[in-house]
Amino acid sequence: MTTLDLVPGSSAGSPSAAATASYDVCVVGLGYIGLPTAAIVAQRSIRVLGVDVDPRVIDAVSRGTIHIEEPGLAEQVAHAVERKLLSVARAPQPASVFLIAVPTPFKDDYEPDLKYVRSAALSVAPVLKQGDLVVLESTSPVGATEQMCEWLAEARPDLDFPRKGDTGTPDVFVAYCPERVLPGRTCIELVKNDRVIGGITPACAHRAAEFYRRFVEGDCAVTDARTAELCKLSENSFRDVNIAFANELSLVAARFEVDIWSLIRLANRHPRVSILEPGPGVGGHCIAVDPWFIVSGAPEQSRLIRTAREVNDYKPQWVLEKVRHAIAACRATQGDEPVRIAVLGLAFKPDVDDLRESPAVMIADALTREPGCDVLIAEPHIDALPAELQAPNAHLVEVDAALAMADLVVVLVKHRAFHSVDLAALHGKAIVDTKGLWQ
Ligand code: SAJ
Repeated sequence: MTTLDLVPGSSAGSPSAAATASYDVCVVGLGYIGLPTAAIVAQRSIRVLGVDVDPRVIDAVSRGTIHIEEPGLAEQVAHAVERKLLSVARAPQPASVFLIAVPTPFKDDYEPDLKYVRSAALSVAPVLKQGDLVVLESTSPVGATEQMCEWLAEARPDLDFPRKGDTGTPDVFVAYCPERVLPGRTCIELVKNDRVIGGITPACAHRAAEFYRRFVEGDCAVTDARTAELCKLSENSFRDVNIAFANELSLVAARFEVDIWSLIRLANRHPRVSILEPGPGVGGHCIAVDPWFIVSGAPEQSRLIRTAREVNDYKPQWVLEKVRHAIAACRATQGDEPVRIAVLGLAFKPDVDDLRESPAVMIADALTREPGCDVLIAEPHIDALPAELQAPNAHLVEVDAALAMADLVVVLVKHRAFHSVDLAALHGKAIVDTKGLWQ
């Protein structure tokens, strides 16, 4: 089978409905990529089953609601569930296409950990049949798709799986197609961006491209699985190296007592220079993680990529040192009174609610452990502080209240909501601005 056979709609939402139905597409992992993908595919009148092991996710999506913040996603999911094109369940069911979008963290030694890919593959294996397509979307080390294919083949010896170099048609097609969307623009970029699609064999790549062309408006470029895997890692490493340059430059500029923001503005007037923004460090589950997949696989060859990671990982420590100096200066003038620190932003980047690997969380947490400090955290995208910020001296407050009370203001995220604060509120306060918010 080389095209999707559309199955007429049936009752959506309840796991029991999912248990008896058959689907066009089964998306395993309903996180920041899997859920938007499931909803957008469903909007093309393709019947989708979303699978997740977390009952809270199943509960939210089955009611047509979402558990994450992403512009446009709530409407997409509500609409898809209402049209009975998106159902959810805790285990995969028969479908024509399986998309695996589960996390790929690294272990303590920076070795990639494929345990979630393995368990997703093993959950899909029992329902596979001839003609199906399995696509890995999770960011993965080079060789992961071949490894996933081996796990599938071991679990289903009755089916013929592709091997690199094969020219025939396997029973099950296996490919790699990394997501490339920017959080905050996911629903747009999932449709508009070009996709790189790597098959274990050319037949697999073409079968996968045929599927993606049903909902992607960008180009679907085909290649082999290893090239697609390294392509994804290269994209994020490229960005990490460039951010590391900006972060290193901010240290250099401070050393020379030069303002980093006007320096970058001036340097970027050169037609071939485009320096990115320094900040408190690099966060998120992608750029701070993926370069290690290259470094762990090719340590001798990736010295620049490793150094960039180290430069970016060091930046929160440098920011903390600056804040500690500012705390000491406040203390010198106000004696034993607690120093009230307004922390602006916790998310890993502007205008999202995602706190994963956020350097801002790390810095705020360290500040709660500074003696004699109250930490007033303004993060408009969350309703409660995360588990790691439950210290009695940490408080989630509105930005205006934080600024009104603070002795010291620490800017960690350039949320749009912070642009409009009344600058008069900053008068007389010490400021450590890692993002050039009011420049
Ligand atoms: N950052 C800076 N300075 C900058 C730009 C970003 O300090 O000039 C920081 C951000 O604050 C954040 C981190 O870098 O902490 C990463 O943010 P980002 O916006 O650069 O990237 P992500 O992690 O949101 O998304 C990236 C994207 N990759 C590239 O741009 C090459 C996205 O397209 C990928 O799909 C995503 O990783 C992913 O899932 O891999």
